Amino acid sequence: MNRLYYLLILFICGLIGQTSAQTDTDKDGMPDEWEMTHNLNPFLAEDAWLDQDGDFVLNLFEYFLQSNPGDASTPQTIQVTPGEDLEKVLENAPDGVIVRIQEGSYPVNFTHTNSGGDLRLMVQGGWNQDFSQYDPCTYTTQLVDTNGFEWLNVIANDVNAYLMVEGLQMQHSTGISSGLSISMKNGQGAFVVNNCEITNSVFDGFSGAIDLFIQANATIDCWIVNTLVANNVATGIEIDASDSSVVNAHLYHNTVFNNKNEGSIISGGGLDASASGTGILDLEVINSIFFDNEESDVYLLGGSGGTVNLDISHSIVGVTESISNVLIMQGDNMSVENPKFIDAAGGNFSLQGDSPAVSKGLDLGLFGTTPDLGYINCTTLTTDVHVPTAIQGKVQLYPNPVQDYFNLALEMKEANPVDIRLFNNLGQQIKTWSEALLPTGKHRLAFDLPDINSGTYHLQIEVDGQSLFHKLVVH
Ligand SMILES: [Ca+2]
Ligand SMILES: [Ca+2]
Ligand SMILES: [Ca+2]
Repeated sequence: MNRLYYLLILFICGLIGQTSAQTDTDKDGMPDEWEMTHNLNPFLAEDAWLDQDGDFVLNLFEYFLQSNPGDASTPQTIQVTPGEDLEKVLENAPDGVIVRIQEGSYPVNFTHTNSGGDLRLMVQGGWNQDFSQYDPCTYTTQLVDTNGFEWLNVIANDVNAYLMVEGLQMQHSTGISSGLSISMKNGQGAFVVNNCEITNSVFDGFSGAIDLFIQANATIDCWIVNTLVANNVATGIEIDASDSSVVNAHLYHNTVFNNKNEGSIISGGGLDASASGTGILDLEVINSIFFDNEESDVYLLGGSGGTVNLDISHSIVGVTESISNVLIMQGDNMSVENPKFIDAAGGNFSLQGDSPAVSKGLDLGLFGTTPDLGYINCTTLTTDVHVPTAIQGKVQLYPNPVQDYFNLALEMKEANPVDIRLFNNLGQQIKTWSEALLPTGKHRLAFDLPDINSGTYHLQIEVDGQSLFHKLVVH
């Protein structure tokens, strides 16, 4: 639909009073009016996960920060390097800022309370030493807890709060109460966790490694995307909606594995979702893996006037428990089979070639047309995990680093169509090339690169449903 037509609809809706400033037709979290103002598409949800101005802040995050998604000089950026006090930086961060963290290890135990009014904050790890490259796979930003409470915690009472967390790894902590959490009363907000890992940690009490506690007329949108929560003593993801609150939670491409109970922690080791007191929790789960958690992988609890609605498809869930006033809409491609990681205990969550999670995903515009389920980690993107059987030997990519073109040299064992896709480090598909039918024998193929920023990219070469990945450095 073109923009003129859309404007006409907006105009007609305006005339009959059917639209509001907050109408969000494609339900991507960005209201129609804001999308139109900034040349985004109010009928396409995928554009929330694109970065229109190439500043490594996705469009959805620009909306929550109230910055301009078409202007790379916004939002305002604060850069943090090792040795700096990250806690202090977060405490003093002005509204609408992105805090970028260079690779390294940072002790932090940060709680924001509502004393300063509304909060709009994004925290982004994974930057190199001169902040010229963003690549959480190569440049690891690790949070270490200091005195046993939590890593990043927002408490918002009677104010609005928008917290986005991206590219952070949290490991080997003991006895903290929660990892990434938001607690809200009487406000509106959003909570987004993207491309993070919480592993091998111990959490006490009733909190989750990722935790939402929403009460008293609060309304919040939540996205947990491409995140690994594994091998913890904790509930993996905990979401509570109570007292007339409304929570819309979207869980895409997460792996939540082997989170164990200890002592009296309530059941629901993987995902624990509950609603009470007329609270409504709408949960959408796509392309995710919940497996081998204790006592169950997904635990849903409605009742006391609360409702939990789960819409789940294209996922692996081992054990589901649901109690009282829970509605489950189960779509396609659901499995209870073991996802077959290469070495989950050793921290390698890449999939074995015969894993039931390979290529079973729905195209969300994030990781290609037939993505694997679960956390798409760096190992999967940079290692030849699934070598296409139709290809003889190795695929050579040259030159690498590249400037404006690259070559692929490969030998086909049997004639097949070949699809080649270019992804950036956020997992967004930049470009696709297709060879209708590549005959048996040796080939050298040349490809022109689109006009893209320098940095690290990933090339997917797919033959007959099987893929290999090459890292591509663009200068
Ligand atoms: Ca929208
Ligand atoms: Ca949109
Ligand atoms: Ca941007």
